[in-house]
Amino acid sequence: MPKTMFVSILGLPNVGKSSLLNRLLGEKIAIVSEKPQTTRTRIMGVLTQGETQLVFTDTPGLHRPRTKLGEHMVRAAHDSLDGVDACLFVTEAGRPALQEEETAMLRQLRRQPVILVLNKVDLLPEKARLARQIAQLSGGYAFAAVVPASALRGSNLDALREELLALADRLDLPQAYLFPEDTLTDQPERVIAAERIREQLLRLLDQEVPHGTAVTVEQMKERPGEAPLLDIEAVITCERESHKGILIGKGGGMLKTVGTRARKELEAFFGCQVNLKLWVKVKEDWRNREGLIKNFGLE
Ligand SMILES: Nc1nc2c(ncn2[C@@H]2O[C@H](COP(=O)(O)OP(=O)(O)OP(=O)(O)O)[C@@H](O)[C@H]2O)c(=O)[nH]1
Ligand SMILES: [Mg+2]
Repeated sequence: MPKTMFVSILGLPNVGKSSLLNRLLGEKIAIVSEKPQTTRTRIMGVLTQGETQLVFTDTPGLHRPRTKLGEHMVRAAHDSLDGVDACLFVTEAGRPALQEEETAMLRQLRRQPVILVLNKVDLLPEKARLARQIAQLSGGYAFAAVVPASALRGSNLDALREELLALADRLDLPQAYLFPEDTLTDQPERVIAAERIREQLLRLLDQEVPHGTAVTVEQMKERPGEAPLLDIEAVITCERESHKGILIGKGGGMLKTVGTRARKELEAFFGCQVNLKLWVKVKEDWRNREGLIKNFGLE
């Protein structure tokens, strides 16, 4: 019988939640960066395997918010628990202890079975530490399973999929697929395109500048012709005039680099040539202005 299981992916910023989602799906739908607080909204990814449809929700990292946007992000993670059947709780392999945000979240997870993923095992030279961590964490919480993995290398993800499918067999789930079998994500193409541009900003810029940007795709149109060509126009909004200068760079150099790299990513994603135009605008302190947060779809 077909069945559907909703699974939230939760954890601190930067532990590899989005990397894990992309790896499980075999497609990059969520952007990834080495900076914390990369993911800003819930991102759904669907994996239909055998008789089971796994509907994952990637969430923003659990942190202490400093802006209104940050509050929305943390709330989005908490709200992902509504009606969820199970959780993947991601933490880094070898970390000596859980942080406050992690224990607070685990306290909330009383109703759903939780699979603990110890990600980034590739960075752990001493495997004995892993055994100690597993023993320690299992003492404080009854996990349905504990799976060391590397989202970056793709290692041990088969074991994780097996644990998820075994869990789906044990739970009382709706006996149907809730999405068509070929569904991948709820993200519209425009949002994916905007996110790929923001990913480059996170990779190329430092400190508060990339965190203070929002990207919106204003135009996305296919040009008819022999070889398809996609015209994409996007606006990068930043929160200060000084940030605008940094984003544009000397002689427009930074914006050009962002544009070139994002265009290559978009061409690979859409499988056609892309003509990308970028603009930079300033909206003072937008991360603390509810109306603007809503306009950017980040509420
Ligand atoms: N070495 C190693 N790095 C990893 C692994 N998984 C993810 N990373 C890296 O960790 C960083 C954060 O990855 P993300 O997937 O963006 O982390 P996240 O938990 O989604 O972060 P937020 O969206 O900010 O909450 C990136 O630089 C990834 O390449 C892993 O298994 N091993
Ligand atoms: Mg993320």
